[in-house]
Amino acid sequence: MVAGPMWDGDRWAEAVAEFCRASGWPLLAEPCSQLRRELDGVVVTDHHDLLLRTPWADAEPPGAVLRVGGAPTCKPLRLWIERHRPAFAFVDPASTWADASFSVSLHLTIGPEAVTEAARTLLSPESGWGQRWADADSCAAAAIDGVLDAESLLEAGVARQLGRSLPAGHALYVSNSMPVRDVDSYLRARAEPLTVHASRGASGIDGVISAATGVAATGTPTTVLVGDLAFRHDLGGLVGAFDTEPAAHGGPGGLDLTVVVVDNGGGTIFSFLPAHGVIDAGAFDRLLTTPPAHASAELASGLSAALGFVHHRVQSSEALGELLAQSQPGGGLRIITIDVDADANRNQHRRIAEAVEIALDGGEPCP
Ligand SMILES: Cc1ncc(C[n+]2csc(CCOP(=O)(O)OP(=O)(O)O)c2C)c(N)n1
Repeated sequence: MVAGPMWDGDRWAEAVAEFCRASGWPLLAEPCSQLRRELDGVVVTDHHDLLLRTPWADAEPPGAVLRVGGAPTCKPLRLWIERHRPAFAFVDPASTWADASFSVSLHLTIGPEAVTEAARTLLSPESGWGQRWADADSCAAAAIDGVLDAESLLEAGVARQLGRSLPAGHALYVSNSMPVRDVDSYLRARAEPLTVHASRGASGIDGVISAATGVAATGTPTTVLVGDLAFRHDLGGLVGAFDTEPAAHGGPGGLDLTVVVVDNGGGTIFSFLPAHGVIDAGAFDRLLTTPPAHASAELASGLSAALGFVHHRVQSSEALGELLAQSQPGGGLRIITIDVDADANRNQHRRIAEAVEIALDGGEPCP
């Protein structure tokens, strides 16, 4: 069972859970589906993005897929489905036909009630497959923690910490491009409610702070995770958040908006592309990475001094966790900047993927 981005994912939670319980299928839900959460009796995978990069996944091919929500962010998931071509039903009541790789074999314009009815009348549980996914997912989690707990704070650790520390009822807005991917790879299902938003579709890095301000203006304490370029792109949005009338937006205490900036020196998403390391490094940086001349922390501290909001520069998971947990209704605008070395970060992503593959291969004992 696959759940892609859905702002109204809550509406589908019961039907999806019932379907998974009746079938024994695992739920591969990205955080923006609102279904990466603890659901009674359901195997909700946290780390399918990493599991699906390993040979283990091709030894456990899907026989059938049911998808709700938009096109999944997870590229290994799309490639796995394309490789195995399972029977693939897409529940798409708004007829979006969001299936760029033409993998869907059955298009269903039905709502959650029909999914629940199908679960009750058509299914009998498969034995074993869901449990093997649950075991593999715990194995991946242990391998990931083994790397992250031993090393300094980089992007994967930030994504994991957001899931651990944001208070119940919070909203998280994730920017393109690495933030939404890191959150998909490392934020774990939790019991406390967390709404996760992203600007998918055209996947713009523009207007992200403004969009998150819109969420916060509904009265929901909100944290937005942005890269350094997306941060620069919407500094005007920051002033907009600062300017927002307390009485008019966000309830009597005003907005509660935390902007977490991961500063990895430009658009490092591009350094994960095959062209990185092949074309001249100087040209690559000039044309693609476009590293800014000033650190985000410099910008943030200048703006906070000028406008009077709070800026923290953090370097550890513990410090980040404490700040995230302190978010309060009416807490105002604050910025947290985290400096990340892009090479160390790329290296860590590679080592995490290797650690997961080794763990699944039986090289390391799983918990
Ligand atoms: C408005 C807009 N301009 C350009 C792009 C192309 N683009 C995609 S990701 C990216 C880099 C983003 O850099 P940053 O915000 O620092 O995040 P990171 O790559 O480090 O995750 C760019 C320029 C885009 N998606 N949207």
